[in-house]
Amino acid sequence: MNNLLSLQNIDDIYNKPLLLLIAEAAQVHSIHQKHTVIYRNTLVSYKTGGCVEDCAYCAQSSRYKTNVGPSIRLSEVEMMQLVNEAIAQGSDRICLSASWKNIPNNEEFDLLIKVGKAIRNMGLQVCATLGTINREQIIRLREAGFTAYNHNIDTSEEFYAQIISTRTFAQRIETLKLLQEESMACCSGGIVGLGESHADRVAMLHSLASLPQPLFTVPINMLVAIEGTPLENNKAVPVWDLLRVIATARIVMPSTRICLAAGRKQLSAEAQSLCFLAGANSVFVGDKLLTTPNAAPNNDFSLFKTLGIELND
Ligand code: SAM
Ligand code: DTB
Ligand code: SF4
Repeated sequence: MNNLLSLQNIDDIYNKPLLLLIAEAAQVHSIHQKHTVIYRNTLVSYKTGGCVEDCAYCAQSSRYKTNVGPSIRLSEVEMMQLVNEAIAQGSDRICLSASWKNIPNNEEFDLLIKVGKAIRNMGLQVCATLGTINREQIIRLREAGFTAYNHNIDTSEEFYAQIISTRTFAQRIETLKLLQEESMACCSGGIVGLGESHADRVAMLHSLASLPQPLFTVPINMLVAIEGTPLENNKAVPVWDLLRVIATARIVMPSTRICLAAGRKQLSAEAQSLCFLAGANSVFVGDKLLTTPNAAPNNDFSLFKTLGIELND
């Protein structure tokens, strides 16, 4: 276990007066990270939709009637076109995504390995989020130059079954441990706005901080309420709650990148800046996340310039 903080310790941090919490997180940030660096990652969705899992928030689950149809797949040329656009938009990392429960050992995985190698050869970092992965597949990704794997726990162990019934929280943790055993850097985080309590958020952060190795990245997503999913009518969570989650994550996982992930489009420039002050130092850039629009690239450029963010780290 890399972290000796108890659930109670993390709860005490999460519940501090908000300004004090942000100030302490900013101080931790200035010791372990650089305030002028924000890492920029672009999602490239190879397989979108038609997923057999039932994640209640997701546009891609085949259980729900959303505006995302049955699976569509991109060709190699289409993926490389998106990679080139991402470079033009100032991205330093590509995350290849697929709506799989388990990664198939077939020509589709071979294709993603090939595209990953091509991305590395262009001087970018490459990572992936493809569902549950086994040891041999982790080794293949590592040998191809993939530097991280995303596998979110989404929420607390207690609340998990209310959001996803087709897999368990324990299975997610097992996969993360397998990745760490194989020395693959892990990216794992969750969502605020699923209907979880403050205690669920604290428990999620405790689980993330208690993995055998520190996480490379913790993405914090604001729920993007998708029409047709069971969570379509969920109310947006106040930005103050998001700040508590980010600041607590920064304090309890000082060496980890904290990613202000989905939901950035809905935040003002000022709210995003508070998130960066509270310890977020990574974002998804580009017009699109997986199925929904992202914060506009032009607004990002102007915000990064205003804040004095270095774009060539
Ligand atoms: N299918 C793979 C998996 O579940 O591991 C990878 C892609 S999945 C879409 C990646 C993560 O995006 C989810 O675990 C969830 O945390 C986040 N996500 C998906 N839909 C979202 C939504 N509507 N709002 C906020 N976050 C979302
Ligand atoms: C993560 O935690 N968030 C990203 C990435 N990892 C794969 C995905 C956000 C998806 C938002 C909803 C959508 O566009 O469908
Ligand atoms: Fe499938 Fe991932 Fe969406 Fe869950 S979050 S339904 S596993 S694509």
